[in-house]
Amino acid sequence: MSKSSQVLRISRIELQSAGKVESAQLTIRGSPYEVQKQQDDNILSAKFSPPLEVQELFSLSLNRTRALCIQKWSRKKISFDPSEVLSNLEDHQFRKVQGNVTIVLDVIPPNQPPDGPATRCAPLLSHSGLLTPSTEEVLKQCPRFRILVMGKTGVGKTSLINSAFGINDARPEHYEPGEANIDTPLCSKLNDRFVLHDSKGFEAGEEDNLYNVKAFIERRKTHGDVKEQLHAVWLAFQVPLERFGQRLMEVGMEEFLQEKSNILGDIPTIFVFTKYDMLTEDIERRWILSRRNYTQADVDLEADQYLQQHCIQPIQDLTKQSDIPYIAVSSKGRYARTLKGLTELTHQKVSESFAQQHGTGPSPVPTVTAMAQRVVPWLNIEESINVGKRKYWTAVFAGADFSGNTIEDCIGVIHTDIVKVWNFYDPSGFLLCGHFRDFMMGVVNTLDKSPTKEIAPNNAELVFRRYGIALVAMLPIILPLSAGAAVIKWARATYERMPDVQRRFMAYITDLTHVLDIIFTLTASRDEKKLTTGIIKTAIVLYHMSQRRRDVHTKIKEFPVAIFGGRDVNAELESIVKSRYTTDGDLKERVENITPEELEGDEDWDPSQSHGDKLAK
Ligand SMILES: Nc1nc2c(ncn2[C@@H]2O[C@H](COP(=O)(O)OP(=O)(O)O)[C@@H](O)[C@H]2O)c(=O)[nH]1
Ligand SMILES: [Mg+2]
Repeated sequence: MSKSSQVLRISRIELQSAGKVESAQLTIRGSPYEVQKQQDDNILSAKFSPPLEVQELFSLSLNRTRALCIQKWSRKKISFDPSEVLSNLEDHQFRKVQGNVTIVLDVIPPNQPPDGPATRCAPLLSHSGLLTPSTEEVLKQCPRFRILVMGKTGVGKTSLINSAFGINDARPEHYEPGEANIDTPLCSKLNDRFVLHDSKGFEAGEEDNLYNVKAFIERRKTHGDVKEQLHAVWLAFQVPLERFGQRLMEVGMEEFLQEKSNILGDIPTIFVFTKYDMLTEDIERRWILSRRNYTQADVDLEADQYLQQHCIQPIQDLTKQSDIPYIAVSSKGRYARTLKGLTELTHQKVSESFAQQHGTGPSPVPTVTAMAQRVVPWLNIEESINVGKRKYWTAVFAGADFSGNTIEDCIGVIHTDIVKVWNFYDPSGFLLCGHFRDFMMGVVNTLDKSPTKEIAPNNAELVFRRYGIALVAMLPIILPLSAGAAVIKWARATYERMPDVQRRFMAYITDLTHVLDIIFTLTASRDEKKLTTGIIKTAIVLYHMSQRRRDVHTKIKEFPVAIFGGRDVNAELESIVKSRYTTDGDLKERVENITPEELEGDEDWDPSQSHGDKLAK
């Protein structure tokens, strides 16, 4: 059957980061279908049940508002070819990036009954090949981590948010729509997973704001839908320097705190004392002037006592609560650990508050909290393990009855789940594309090889030096792009060689997690968070060449056959995934020393296009 004769069946359309797009219209054979804005998130979507069936070109019109133009509205029409859509599906989705809008079509695969039970009840492993990633269910329940940040203008709220959620270059135009106000949810194009409510507190002349804030929190608190609730609150106060006559808070905030337990109830709330660097510097300045000898530990202790007396005690008195979660932070680079502390504390409090939900299993909120933050890779690892354990790990290791193709499908959804939990800014979808999956499969397949036969890292380095070849160009040389065939090969080795198949699942999950962890480090310190193939290839090459990869593979190969199919296998996998790439000192150093120049160039995945030719000569 040729592709063009196939019918494309669309069950849903979504426009992400829709920003200034006000509305959209899908036109199929002259019939219009409206794509509507969803409540308060900047997402437009429409569901089609039964699905829309298309065989010929169809189009989507975007209606935008253009604030700075004389003509307020602009209309843009984008055409789609059903056969192009069908041949570029990833996990039953087709993505197209158009300027700053990503269009996602959910497609029912051609071999699937249009509205069969498989699409509705999402079976664990279906023989028809349709598996649903667990993250899809999580995100359906709660697509964004919703946080309220309160504090006077200038205390450093925006700086904190930018660093915690990896939107370092966020300028006002990244926010939609415009003015900050507690009722206006703010989203960033650079991070789909969080939504911010920003409230400036209760400055003079804004006393009636207390009423608005209370009403807002009450509405969110009593909302029945978990995605509309507030998942965390940061109450931000700049550490007051007493000798400059600074005050911790204004009168309105005092009133708010007196009623805190009534107003906020069980919403995880963290007291954040900002600009901690100014406090420690002030202490040091005084001590230098008085010629006192001191260590860093003395400064920390003094600062702690100061915080206790001038920040924590007054808040305990106002709230009548002795156990308040708090942290002192600074947005300055050398205090990065404080930002990590805030992120971990937030995740911990959210996890305590949102553990189980009635009837539907674990709450999606801790997972989406980990996805949203871009500071603590450890949280992504932990939550990807939790997501894995929801369904697929158990299925794979319990020796579920899956035949041939579903092993591929299963690896496919595990890949999607892990990538989604890491939530990189990847508008081109590189991490979900077939090339990346193939390269990862290439890494996993070295499980078979004897380590001595591979290119030793030292040789590889000689190669770079002699030919002046960038690390990114190494990838096609060391790993075949045709690894897809290898998946099928080992997927065929079903039941009787079960431990082998399970070992490969273990290696896939571990290798992918390590590569993503390296990508995290490569992007964390950069302002430009957008993933490029250069960054991804460098991470694969570094990991592939490393002793860490050899050790992981050796460990997996040495697991006794007896653990497979048993209960210990999940625990073993968890422990191996949790031990980070940074345990390999050499690899850690290499990753940290990569320069921005080394990540550039060679934007093609295809080996024949790359410098590989040069090496061959
Ligand atoms: N010293 C110091 N200055 C900061 C810190 N965080 C933010 N600032 C500065 O404080 C000012 C206000 O920051 P901003 O994040 O816009 O505060 P917001 O009004 O609460 O959103 C800016 O000039 C920041 O550069 C910090 O941790 N230490
Ligand atoms: Mg601000």
